[in-house]
Amino acid sequence: MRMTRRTLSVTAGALLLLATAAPAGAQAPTDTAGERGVYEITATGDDRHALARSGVDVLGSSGETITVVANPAQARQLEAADVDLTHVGDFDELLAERNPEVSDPRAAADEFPEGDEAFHTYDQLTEVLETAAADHSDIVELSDVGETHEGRTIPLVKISGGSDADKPEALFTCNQHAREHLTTEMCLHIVERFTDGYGTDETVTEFVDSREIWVIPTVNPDGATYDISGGQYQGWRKNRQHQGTDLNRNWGYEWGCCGGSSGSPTSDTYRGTEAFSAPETTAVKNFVDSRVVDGEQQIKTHIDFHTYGELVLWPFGHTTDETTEDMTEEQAQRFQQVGTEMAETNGYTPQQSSDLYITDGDINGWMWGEHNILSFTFEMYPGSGGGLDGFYPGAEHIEPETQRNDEAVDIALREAGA
Ligand code: 0X9
Ligand code: ZN
Repeated sequence: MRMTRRTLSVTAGALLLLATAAPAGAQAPTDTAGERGVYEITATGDDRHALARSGVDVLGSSGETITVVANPAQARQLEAADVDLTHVGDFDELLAERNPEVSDPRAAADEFPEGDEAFHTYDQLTEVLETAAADHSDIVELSDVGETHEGRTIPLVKISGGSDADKPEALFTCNQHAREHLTTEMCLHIVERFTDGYGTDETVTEFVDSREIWVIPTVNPDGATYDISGGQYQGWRKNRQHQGTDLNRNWGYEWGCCGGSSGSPTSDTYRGTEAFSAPETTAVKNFVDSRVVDGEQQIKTHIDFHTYGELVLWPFGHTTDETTEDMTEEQAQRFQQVGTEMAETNGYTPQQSSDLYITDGDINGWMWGEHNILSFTFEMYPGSGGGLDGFYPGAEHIEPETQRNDEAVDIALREAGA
């Protein structure tokens, strides 16, 4: 493997310096994808927030070690700020190692790499959803929330049985981040469980009859399709509008407020030109707004699935304060209680999302801040240590890792009616 491994022996505390050295939007536009490097950094507490502020892409963390993708400008800034960082490898080289040889890349366009065919492409996903709707027409309605930048429809599944009268609603969203393909399988698993299990599985039947279950299996199909283009993983996170917007920094609550996103279009955490500048976030927003009936938001609970880290996260992400003017102590406690209970069922670690690192313009903040929807982020398998590989865990993990969240999903459905 052609790869240098070097450690810069410097102090870590200067990460805060970096925040001033690299204000959002001030990064040189020389950071092309081909030059990105993967680094391990030792940082805790405020250092983590400064890291997020620098616009690097945080892949995961284990203890005090954080794995990030940094472009050359960001890496230089980190070095200049005396950050202790270890170069693990070149982003593209690591990806190439992960990807099998493809004899004719064009033949494999828009397909998952060999061995990972069990993951669903956008076309396959659409087909499975259409079949589920046809096979279970008594309880399933398939529609969409709108279109992506490239014109793909963003599918919306509604599962509900019995009478439609005034039932509490829950929403599950997946795949805001392109390369987090396991999450699309998570949403698909929810659809399959609550359709195939209807009439035979008692818990499933009760929830379908007493709730409206909404599922958006892929918020970012353009990005997901790009990520597998040529039958090779591209390590892509954002949508495909211009240089890409990080959809989970584009929501209109405290958008860009707090150094938890980047103003540089080349950054992996680019927040977009304004809140909801991405058609994908706008589409989901319009749908959620439309669920306000007679002044009352019908959707009560929400989980947004991501990979990876095995975490249950709750708002807010833009501040480390537990309470704010939009979050009373009682509300914060409910998040904590429900989040902790969910985490007990799947073995994830429960925490306020800003404990991990600061984000602004994320989906949970908007869902709660705008609509008082009890909104969580789940970071799925693996727990840590995956680097880029963590996003591509292998198809054998689909079944166990999606089933692993059944009980937590049930808690979200239960809490919708609480
Ligand atoms: O950074 C994100 O958008 C999420 N992590 S991911 O690795 N899937 O990109 C985490 C969002 C949760 N919010 C905070 N950590 N503040
Ligand atoms: Zn994510």
